[in-house]
Amino acid sequence: MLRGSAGAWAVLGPLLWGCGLSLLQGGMLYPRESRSRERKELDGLWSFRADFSDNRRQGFEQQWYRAPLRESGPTLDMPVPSSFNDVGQDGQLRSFVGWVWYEREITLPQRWTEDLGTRVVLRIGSAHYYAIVWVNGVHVLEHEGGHLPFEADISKLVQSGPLSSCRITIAINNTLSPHTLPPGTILYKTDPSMYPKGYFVQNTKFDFFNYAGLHRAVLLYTTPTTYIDDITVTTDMDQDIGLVNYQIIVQGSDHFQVDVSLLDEEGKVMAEGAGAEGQLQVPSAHLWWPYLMHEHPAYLYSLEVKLTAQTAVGPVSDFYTLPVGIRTVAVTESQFLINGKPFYFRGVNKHEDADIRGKGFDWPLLVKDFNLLRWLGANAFRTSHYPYAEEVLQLCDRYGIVVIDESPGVGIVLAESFSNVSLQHHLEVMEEMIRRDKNHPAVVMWSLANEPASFLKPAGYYFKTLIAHTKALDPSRPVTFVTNTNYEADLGAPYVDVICVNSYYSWYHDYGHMEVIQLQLATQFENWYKAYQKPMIQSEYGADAIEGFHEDPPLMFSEEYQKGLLQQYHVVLDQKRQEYVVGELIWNFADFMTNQSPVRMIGNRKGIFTRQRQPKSAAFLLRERYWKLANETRIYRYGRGQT
Ligand code: GCB
Repeated sequence: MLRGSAGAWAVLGPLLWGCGLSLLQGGMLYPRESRSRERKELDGLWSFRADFSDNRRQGFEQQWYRAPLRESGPTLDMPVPSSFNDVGQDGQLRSFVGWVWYEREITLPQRWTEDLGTRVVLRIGSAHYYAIVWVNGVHVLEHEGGHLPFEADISKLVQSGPLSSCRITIAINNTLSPHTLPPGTILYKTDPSMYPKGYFVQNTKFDFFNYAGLHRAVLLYTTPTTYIDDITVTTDMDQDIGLVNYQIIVQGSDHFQVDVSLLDEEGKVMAEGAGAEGQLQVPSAHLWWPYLMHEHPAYLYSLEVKLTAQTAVGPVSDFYTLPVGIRTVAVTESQFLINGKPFYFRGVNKHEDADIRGKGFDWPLLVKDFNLLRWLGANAFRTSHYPYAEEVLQLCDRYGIVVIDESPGVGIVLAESFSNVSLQHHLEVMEEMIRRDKNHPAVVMWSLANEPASFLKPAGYYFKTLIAHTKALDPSRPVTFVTNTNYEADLGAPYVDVICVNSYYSWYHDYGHMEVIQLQLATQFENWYKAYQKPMIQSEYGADAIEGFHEDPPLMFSEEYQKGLLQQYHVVLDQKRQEYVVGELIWNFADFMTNQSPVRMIGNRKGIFTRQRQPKSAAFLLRERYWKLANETRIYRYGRGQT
């Protein structure tokens, strides 16, 4: 959420729920180069300091943003993008809670600082959790929320004098409160016989390490001063004609012309249009199909948008190209349909998590993960438990990996976290998330939360409101949240389109008794379906396994136990997928870091791959299963050698 809009929200928010309007200012198009746009990435080493002062406010009291950071004390070299936690040798920094300061000095191209027809934008892909940004010591923006981008037009600051350099300072606070997403609490330990004065810890109700820092790209990009601010595309089919509805928002001038062309993968123009809003028709359209469902999955057209405007400084043009996949999504009582065909989610839950870099974006890791997903024959994943980097979704679009896009609503279990303050923030987060991700064909469903205490009384109103607002913002996609509440007690379930249930039979209870899984799982599905008649997804199931631990007969934590547990689930999934179960997502794709605890052995080990992405036995089991399922649901035959 960009600070500044909060007041308006409080007054107008309730009036706008349900009418599809967003109060966010401006679009959040992914910064792409074009004939009219340049980008300059600020990846690399930044100066860094954690504020270890007792109240963590020394940086503000001494105004560290006013002069280069090195002038107010010692600094560390900090890579961006990366979490700051695991790159150093300092245990205190690893578990630091409070403000950290990042700074980078850069030289700008002369044209950017002199051409008043150029708009220079500073964009931060993700700063966990609360961020304040200064440019050359001037406060430019604040943002709450660690997983979505935010940006500011800094043209005036960089074009105001002879300066060609620019100093960017970003203060980031990773403290979580009952009203943040995800929520957390600070616990002060006041017994002087046990803790030093002022001692506190951050408590969270989610099962992953609260990595922090600048996790994704920080970059500068340019547009003309009259520019394409946002594009919204929805698609449909009429017989074999693909329908591409578009809406384009322009900023900077009221006198402009917009032209659009839709190009196929060979670069041939398939349809053209004029005006900021319209519909393009593509005869014999190539549909966007999920991986392994079609011989040419993930077909992407390119929507080329050209803006021309008359401005005080003369005629201006802006160009932006958006990949577009033509596909439809629908839900019946027992099916999830993509392009009118039943779709079965065979996939994984992931985390943005790796050695050393924590949640920092990393191309080699990303490409490896997509290679593993395709090796598995998976066709889907859930962005558990927060929105992932935009580049992740771009690869999903390109490879046909279907996404359940989840908000950071994980660990909403305190009554306070269902208050109106929390709800309002959650509504805003959904706006930011939909604004960013709405045009990805791979995204087929929004997930609002993971395992909230949806049995608490305020949960009914909370989810009713949140789901209505999400649907109003995007009527084209189904909405869910992931539950582990009993079917009779869940107050949010009446409002979702698909029931997503997590269960850990013979892991968190009935330990070691895999023989009860089939009965318990069948009961789970039958109860839910009887109550709601909605399609269901087994959105989590799994067991920890330490790679290289072998026990036969299987014992918990061995590779054999993990495999055996999955096999028991698969027996029931195979029965129920003939009826109304539309998907299975293993917990988890890879091992990941958590808080230290006696029940976590250097993190959560439920990955079917290790944290270094090496397969455990369960990975081979799933691979066999997913390819078999793929062969059953493929709607066109593959050529030789493609499977
Ligand atoms: C869950 C949570 C997930 C945990 C997992 C586990 O239900 O959704 O975040 O990591 O269980 O392994 O306990």
